[in-house]
Amino acid sequence: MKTKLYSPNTSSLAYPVGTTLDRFIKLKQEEFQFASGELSQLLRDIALAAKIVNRETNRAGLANIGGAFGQTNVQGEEQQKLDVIANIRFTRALTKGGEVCAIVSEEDDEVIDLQNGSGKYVVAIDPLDGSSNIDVNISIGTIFSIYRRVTPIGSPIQPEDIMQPGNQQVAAGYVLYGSSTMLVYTTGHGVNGFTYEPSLGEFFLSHQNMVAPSDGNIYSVNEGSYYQFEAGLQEYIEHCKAKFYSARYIGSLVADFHRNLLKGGIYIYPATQKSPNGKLRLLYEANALSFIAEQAGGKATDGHGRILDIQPTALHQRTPLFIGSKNMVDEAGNFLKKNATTVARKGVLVQ
Ligand code: FDP
Repeated sequence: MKTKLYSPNTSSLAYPVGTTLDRFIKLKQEEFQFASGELSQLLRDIALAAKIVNRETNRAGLANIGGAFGQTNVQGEEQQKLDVIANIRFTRALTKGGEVCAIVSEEDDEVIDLQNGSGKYVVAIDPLDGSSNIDVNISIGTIFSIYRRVTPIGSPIQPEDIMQPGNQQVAAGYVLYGSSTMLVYTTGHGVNGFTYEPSLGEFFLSHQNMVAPSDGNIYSVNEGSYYQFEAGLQEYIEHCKAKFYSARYIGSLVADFHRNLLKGGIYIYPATQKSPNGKLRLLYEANALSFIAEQAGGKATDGHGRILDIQPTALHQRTPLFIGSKNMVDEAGNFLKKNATTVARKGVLVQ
């Protein structure tokens, strides 16, 4: 029998489609600290749920799934129908996969104990972030953190399995439902981004080894709350303006973070007089994005210390968040240090 060696065909008639998320996860499996394949499967489960949520999000305007669900979540925020749908989709995928023993979700008051005797992993998830943007067709996201449980597999879930600082994450990521849908994740070996190809129903590697520029000229903060900010932050914002930086704030954390990760910039959700601990949640928002920021060479603090070193004390704990390009986060921190006061410098709401 005559044979010939395979050489890749580079004909323009059939361009290669690239590396799928599944194949990439498989190729990278040996990099995981615990290379048993379960974490790989868990990432695939999340990707599957993300595809379903992407489908629901895309047809939200047609399928009567926009708008409020009629209930509030544990934060007292009105739940949107898509929040609830996304929560069901991700919880179901994580339950069926069998790798997870417990889930912390923005949409559930308590930890969901999956009573899965063989589950090694705990997942903290914000199934649909930026939900006030759903009805106006603006980018929204999913944010997830993955931890290994610390108590023996098969034993009842304990608080220490759940309340782990962000520096114990084994993987984290986000999905951005934007002008295209992307899944970005890290397992502690750099950050990689995948873009969804709807006609093939697959995520393809599009952003390999993402690196956050160490400087930038975008600042993202809700300046409507300016008079509630502490003096140091007000001065930092004045500094950004004096340097002619661009203000960009969509009000969808994932979208604002993603833009700044690619282009260079800082996202700030600070302590305000109304919310002295900020608004964002440590376990399923700040930790995941901080892990990704650091893995891409960026930085994340609460204005003072590293987010990933905060020991959680409550499930739905909030934290101020300063995240993005390293030098910008450092500079903002220096402004806060110089003006160490919680009193707003000017405005109507001084204490
Ligand atoms: P949302 O309440 O719409 O879910 O996570 C909370 C969040 O959005 C972030 O995505 C967003 O950056 C922020 O809140 C917006 O809050 P403000 O409206 O207070 O700026």
